[in-house]
Amino acid sequence: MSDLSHLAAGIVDGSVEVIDLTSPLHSGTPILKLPPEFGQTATFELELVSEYDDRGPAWYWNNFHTGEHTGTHFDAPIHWVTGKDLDDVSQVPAQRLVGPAVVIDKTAEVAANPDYCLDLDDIKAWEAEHGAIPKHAWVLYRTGWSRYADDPVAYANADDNGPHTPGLTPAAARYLAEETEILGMGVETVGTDAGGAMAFDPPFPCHALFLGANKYGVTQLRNVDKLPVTGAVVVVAPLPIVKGSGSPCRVLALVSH
Ligand code: 23J
Ligand code: MN
Repeated sequence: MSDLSHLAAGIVDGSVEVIDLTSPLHSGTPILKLPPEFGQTATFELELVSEYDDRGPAWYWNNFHTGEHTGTHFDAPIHWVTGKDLDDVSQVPAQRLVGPAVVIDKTAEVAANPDYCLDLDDIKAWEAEHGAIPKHAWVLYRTGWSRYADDPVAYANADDNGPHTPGLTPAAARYLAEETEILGMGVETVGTDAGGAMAFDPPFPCHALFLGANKYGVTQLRNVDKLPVTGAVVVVAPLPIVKGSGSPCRVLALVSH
């Protein structure tokens, strides 16, 4: 059997499990809130067109209104000024949406400190144990933060100083962006950067460094705890919005049992 028919047989018999890493999209899906001097992204909203009624007797359908960066979503390079001449979401090659996943787990550290940032030493320690971060990989940062994903207040974890959510240090973001050939980073939080990342140098290092290096961000993942440290394959499927800076996306992981 070819590799692909072997995979197909595994999907049919269940020995290859398809795990949905996507958060459901509805008007209560948490969104990023920036300081008030900045423009704000929109929540996801449905607008009824017809529901088996006089506007459409046999059919139900909606229009929807949303931010590009609402819910589980994809950050294209053009989203950040450092990537402004790179791909919009419709231009990202399909080959670069699918790749092996590696999981870096800092659940315990984040439980003790919600501002915990994955540092370069953490990545080096992971590589010493599991080997070099592979080419074309999705690096998934497991923090346990998706446990708050149905409660927008707990998920933002904000006080007078702003949100307290985990992310990456500038050194970690720079290493992954500039010294590896990964596709990008997937996170459980509302964005790839830490809640406090506006004060980092550079500000929002994941956005600035990943997107400037033609790498991608994926956010608001769930079920990352169901993945092996290595060995899963992840499919990220944003809508090909022409000139889009990103898109809500479905994220599926294939895991072999
Ligand atoms: C714009 C400005 C800052 C951030 C973001 C967007 C995101 O997190 C995003 O969804 O791309 S931190
Ligand atoms: Mn985004």
